[in-house]
Amino acid sequence: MAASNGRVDGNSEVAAASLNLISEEKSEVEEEEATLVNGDFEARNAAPSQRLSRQHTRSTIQELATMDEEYDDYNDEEDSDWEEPIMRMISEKWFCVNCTMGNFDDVCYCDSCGEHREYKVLTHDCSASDSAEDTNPFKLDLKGRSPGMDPEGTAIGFDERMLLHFEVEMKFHPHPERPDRLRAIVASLSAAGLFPGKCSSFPAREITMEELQRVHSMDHVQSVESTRHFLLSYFTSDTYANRHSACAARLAAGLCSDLASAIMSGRARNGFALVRPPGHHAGVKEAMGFCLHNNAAVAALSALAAGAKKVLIIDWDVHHGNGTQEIFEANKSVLYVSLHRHENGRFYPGTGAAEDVGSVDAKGYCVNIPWKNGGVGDNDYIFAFQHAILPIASEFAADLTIISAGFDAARGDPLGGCDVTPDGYAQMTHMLNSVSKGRLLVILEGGYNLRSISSSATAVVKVLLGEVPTGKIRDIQPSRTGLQTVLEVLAAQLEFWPMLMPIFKKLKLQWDSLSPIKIDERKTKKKRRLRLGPIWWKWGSKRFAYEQLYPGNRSWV
Ligand code: X5A
Ligand code: ZN
Repeated sequence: MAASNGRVDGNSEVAAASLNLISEEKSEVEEEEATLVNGDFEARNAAPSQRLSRQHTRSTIQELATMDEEYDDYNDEEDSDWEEPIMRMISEKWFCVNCTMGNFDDVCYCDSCGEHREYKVLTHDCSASDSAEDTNPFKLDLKGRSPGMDPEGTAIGFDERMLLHFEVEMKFHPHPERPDRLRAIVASLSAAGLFPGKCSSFPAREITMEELQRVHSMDHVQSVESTRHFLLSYFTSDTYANRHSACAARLAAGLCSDLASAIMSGRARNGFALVRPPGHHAGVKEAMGFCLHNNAAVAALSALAAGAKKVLIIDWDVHHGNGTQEIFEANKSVLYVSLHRHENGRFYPGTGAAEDVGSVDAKGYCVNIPWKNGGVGDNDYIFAFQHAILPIASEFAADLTIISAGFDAARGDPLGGCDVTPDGYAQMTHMLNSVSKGRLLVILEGGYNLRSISSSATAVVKVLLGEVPTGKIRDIQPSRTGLQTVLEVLAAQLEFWPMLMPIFKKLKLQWDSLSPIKIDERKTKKKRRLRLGPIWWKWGSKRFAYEQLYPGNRSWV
C-alpha cells in the first residue's frame, strides 16, 4: 500500500508494545477496540490471527523508559547539549496548554512561551476538551448567526467536525496539531466581533473521491479512508489519524475547494478556511507532516475549473510545502512560492532549496525562499515580499491568490523558532491584496502556539475585511542572512523572470557594501542550544518508541 511505504518495515513486537501502551488504562470496550489500532498497515490487511493484538508480550511505559536510558546510539553532534534536559525531563510534570511544551513542576509559567500553568484556552463559546465528542456544553453555533454570502464580503469556513481529528491519548507529549488550535482562533475572531460578526459563515462539505483523485493517487485516498475503521493510525511517526480524521480531511479539502470557486465566481470577495488537518506536506501519494489531503492543491484545481487561468500559491508556513511543490512541479498554471526555514536542508522536511525552480516545462513556476536560520522576523519576510515575491507575482498576474497560511513562523511558536508578528502577517496579506485583484483565499496550515496563531489569524482577517495594517514597510532592513537568501533566490530565478535583474543588481551592491563578518563575531553567535526546540520531538521516549516502531523513519527530525 502506497501510503504506508515510509514505514512498512515496522517491527511487530514493538508495534504490539505500542498497542498496549495505547490501550493501557482503557475500559474493556475500548481495549477491544484498541486491537483495531492501525499501528501497521500491513498487519491490518493480514489474516485476523496475524493481527496485532493485546495477546502479545506487553511492554509498559516504564520498560520503554528504561530501554530509553540504555539506548545510547545517538551520535548527533548536539548530544552534549541535550543531556541536561533529558535528566530534568524525568521530573517534568505539566504540559503547557498554549504551546504543548513540557515544564517542571516547580514553575508556574511555561518555560517556552511564558503562559501560565492554569491557562484556559477558551472562555465561553467553545469546549476545550478533546475527547468529548457530544458532551460539549458550549457547542459552537455559527450556522445562521452570520449574514449570508456577500459578494463584497469576507467568508470564513469552519466546521466543528474538524475538531474530532485528534491523536488518541498516548500519555506522552500532547501532539501540537490539536483541536484547540481551531477553537482558539474561532474564540479570538469571535471576541473581536469578526466571526460571528463582520464575516459571513461558509459551510463545509466532504470532498468527492473524484475531486480528490485529481490531486492524490487512488492508493493515497483509499489509505486515508481506511483509517475510519481504526481507533488510531499512523502514516508517519508524527502523522496520526483517528476514526474521524478521514471525514475531517475531506471536509477541510471540500471547504477549500468550494471557497476557491465561490471567490472565483464572485460569491465572496475573499475568504479564510479555518481547517485541519493541514495539507501542504501531503504529496500525490503520501500523508506526512501532520497533513492528510493537500487542501491548497485541491483549492487551486477548483479555481482553475471555475475559470481561473492562473493561480498563485504563497506558502508562509515555516515548513516547506513539499507536497504542494510536488503536485504543481510541472504545472505552469500554478505558481508556487514558499518562504520557509531551511537551514541547508536540516530543517523539516528538508526540501525547498532556492535551486528548486520547477521541472522541465515549468521552470520558474516554483519559487523557494529558504531561510538559513531560525529567528527570522517581519523585516526579512517583508523584504522578501518587496524584492522577490511581489515583482514575480505582479508579472505572473494570477486570477486567484491562495495563501497556505501556517502561523508557525510566528513569534512564540514551539516548532518554528521564528519571529513574525501579527502585524507582519497583516502586512504580507495587505501586499498580496494588490495582486490578483483582491481575490484572496487564506488556508490555515500549521501554527502551534494558541495565542500566536489566534492573534495572527485575527490580524489577517482584519486585512481581508479592508483594514490597513499599521507597521512601517518603507526602508525595511533585512538581516545579513536574510539578504543573502533573497540574493540566492533572485540568482536562481533570473533566467525565468528577467525583469528581476535591476533588483538583483541593487541588492548585490547592498550586499557588497556590508562589512565582512569577523571570525570572533561568528563564534559568539553560535550559542549553546538549550531547549531551543520541543524536546519531546527531538528526543525522549516518544522518539525512541518511534525509532523502534519505524526503523529508518527519520521524519520527525
Ligand atoms: C503543517 C505543519 C509540521 C510538521 C513537523 C514535523 N507540519 N516534525 O506545520
Ligand atoms: Zn508548518
